Amino acid sequence: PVTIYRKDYIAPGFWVDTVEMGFDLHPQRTHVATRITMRRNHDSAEKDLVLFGEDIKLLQLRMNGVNLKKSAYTLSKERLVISNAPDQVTLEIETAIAADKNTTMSGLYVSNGNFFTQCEAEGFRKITYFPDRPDVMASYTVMLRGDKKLYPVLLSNGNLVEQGDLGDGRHYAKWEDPFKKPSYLFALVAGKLVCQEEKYKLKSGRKVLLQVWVEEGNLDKTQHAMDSLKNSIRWDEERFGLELDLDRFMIVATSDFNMGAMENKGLNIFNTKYVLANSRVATDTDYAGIESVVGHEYFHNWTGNRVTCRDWFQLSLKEGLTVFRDQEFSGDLVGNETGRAVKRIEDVRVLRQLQFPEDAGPMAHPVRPDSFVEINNFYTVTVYEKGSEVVRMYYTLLGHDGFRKGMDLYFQRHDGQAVTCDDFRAAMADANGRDLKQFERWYSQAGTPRVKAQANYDAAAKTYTLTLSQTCPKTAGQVKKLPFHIPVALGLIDAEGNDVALQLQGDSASSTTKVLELKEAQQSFVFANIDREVTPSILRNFSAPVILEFEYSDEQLAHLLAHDNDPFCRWEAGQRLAMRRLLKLVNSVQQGESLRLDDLFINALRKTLNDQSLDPAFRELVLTLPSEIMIAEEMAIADPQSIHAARQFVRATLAQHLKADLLQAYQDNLTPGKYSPDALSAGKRALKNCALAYLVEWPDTATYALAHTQYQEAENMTDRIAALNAMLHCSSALDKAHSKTRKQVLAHFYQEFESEALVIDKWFTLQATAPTADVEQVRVLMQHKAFSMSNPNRARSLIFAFCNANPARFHAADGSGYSLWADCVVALNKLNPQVAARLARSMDRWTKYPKANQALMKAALQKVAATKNLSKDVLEVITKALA
Ligand code: B3K
Ligand code: ZN
Repeated sequence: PVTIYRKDYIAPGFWVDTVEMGFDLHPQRTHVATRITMRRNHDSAEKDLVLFGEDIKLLQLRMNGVNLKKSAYTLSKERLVISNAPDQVTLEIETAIAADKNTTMSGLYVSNGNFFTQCEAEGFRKITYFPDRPDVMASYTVMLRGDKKLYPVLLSNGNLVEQGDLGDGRHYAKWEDPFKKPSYLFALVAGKLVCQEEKYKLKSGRKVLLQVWVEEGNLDKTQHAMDSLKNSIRWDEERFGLELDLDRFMIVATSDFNMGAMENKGLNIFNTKYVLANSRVATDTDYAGIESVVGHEYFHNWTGNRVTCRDWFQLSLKEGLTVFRDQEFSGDLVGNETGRAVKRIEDVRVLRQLQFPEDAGPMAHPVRPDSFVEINNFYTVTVYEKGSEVVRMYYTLLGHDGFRKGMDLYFQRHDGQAVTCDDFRAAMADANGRDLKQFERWYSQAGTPRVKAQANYDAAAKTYTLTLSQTCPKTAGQVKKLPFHIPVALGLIDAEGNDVALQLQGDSASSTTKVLELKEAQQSFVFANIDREVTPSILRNFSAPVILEFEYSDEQLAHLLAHDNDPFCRWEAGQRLAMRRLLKLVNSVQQGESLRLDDLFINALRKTLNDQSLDPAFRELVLTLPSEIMIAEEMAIADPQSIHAARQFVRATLAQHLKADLLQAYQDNLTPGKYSPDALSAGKRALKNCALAYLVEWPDTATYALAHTQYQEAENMTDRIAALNAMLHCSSALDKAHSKTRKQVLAHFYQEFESEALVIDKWFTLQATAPTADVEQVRVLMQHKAFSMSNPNRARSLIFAFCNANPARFHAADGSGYSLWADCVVALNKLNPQVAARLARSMDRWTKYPKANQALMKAALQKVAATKNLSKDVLEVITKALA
């Protein structure tokens, strides 16, 4: 396979001004006629006219009105190249597409009888031959024709300018997008769909039409998506002064989708998972997910669509920035400081759970990668989540207003352009008169930096010295790393738990949180007038995506957990206390020693659990132990079964000691009455259900019955699934005694929700992630009539859930989990390379496991590598894992 390098970028040989397309929709053979006007880019080194195409049949090719002879162009598997083209060109291209055979869900495909497109990153070339690259921006006019009965709804980007009857049972719709866009933002949807719609008044007074399109029968699940869209529109006006630029904005849901959603101009296409919700079928987490993804896609309209990427190496320019924006949106929407902090902690958890391992594994890459084989493999947590952390660091360094100035300048300079991460950084720097040269390393160097802190208090001189040093581990292709520009937000807390005023020596400014700028390999910061002993609260609000090392005593951590004014560091103190114990206990499990948990820890958690002054949502976060994956990352050699045993021991022991407190928390946080997904109610449910999950860990018929009753009487999916989860996932569930009840509730749940695909996904996941699940059971579930490998959501709900979220079982000593993995990667590879390559990544960390596992994992990787007709998606992932 060919590797593409960022350094090889050259501007396109031809620009495109207009694109007119006519589609005659037919599942087996959609006919596409495209007229493109192009003009030579005299500044480019590329002299040929280069078009990309993939898996399509070329029927006709005319240039400036004449049919092109075969000798006038070269057609290969992926390209159509015309040499000696004149400076002004009108191309007319006719292609044919078998959309019904397209199982890749990229390009034009059929789902449930309806047509959808997915063009990012390189799907447009599966529709017509085109300079399918993001720096080619053009105006599009699209004519859709199709059977009236089968495709009553015909949608594309922009505004509907004409529609009518064609006789012979067919009709048409013509769409015009008033904004220039790259081809990856093109979309069409055709089929039997219904919509919830609303006229919405923008701040400026202009009225726009908002629509949420779904399959018939789902209109009772669109309100939350519509509300989220309106909230997004308002938020972008208020926070960034950005207005919706179209008269119409559409969201369409499909159950067959490779990822979450897609920001096509004016016609966002979504996975049903991020649209459909009502209290019967969706959980609080689902509601929050919908809000953030609807926001994310909407925010792309400015950060991604109006200003787009010059090339795919710049992907984080739009993704990191848009994730930052959606995170801020969700945080702002809660409307209070703790709510914001809870959201922040959740986001950091995702980063640590998914991105830190990526940064330490074979697929590690910079936020702005230098090369790729298949760009779809680089829609990663590094580009998205670490990219968002990088944007957040500008925000931390420049402040709220400084960041806004940078954003304003960015749009002022680049509206309508395709630009780079450097352009964004320049806007931030120039708008604030700051030198952000060194900051560039966050884009170019991979790996998670480690920051080590050491403190020294001089009581006589009343100075407190914090010495920070940084290192970054080597990653694939990058051995030596240079120091990063790291904002380290710091607070100092006294014995009473109060923040101390911070004043750097020689600086008159004073505040309780100070953002230190670490730019050297090692730097010392001296604070003056510190007249008492303090505990440092370092990396407040997680001010940089780094691993912080500081030798806290248990007492200091308990003090921070009880008092830190920064909710992130307060939570973090609890996590550190827990991690320390978990790692020791894993070792004890391995040595066959007896296990015990100390009072300091139990009491610290008890205190938090019972602290009524704290938000329930925050208390739930503190009560949640670091995940098995996070524990594994802290170990030189991961041992999934011992990790599971140690973590379960801590859960059971806490359940035993905190039983009365947990029962009280359960009672205190009931949310009777009409369901509402607001943050306070969701937080109460989270704490209550966390308490329930703990309670059932300590063998006790009464608490198991409590879970069973909650399952039966639940009035919303959050409580229902939480009860089911508690029953199926607790260690005492391993007891034979409950197995009949478990079978019953599972069967009942299936019957009750058989017609709700998204709920059946949950049903599969619950079973795949249960401690009782084994490979045999997963294989049996794969034979279930509701299972399908070709539906990405369903494949994820069972296979991905088992491989990624049930480490103790996936890593079974006999290697059966790895065989299952290999079989599924190979099966998916034939259907859907993008989804297959995601599953392939479950083996990323294979060198972290004990030798015996490593051998089995390597064999499984090699087996996949030896498979014929491997897509370049899977091949890239497997090759890098084995490198
Ligand atoms: N931009 C799309 C992702 C496209 C993925 C292509 N493999 C969704 C998003 O980030 O909003
Ligand atoms: Zn995005």
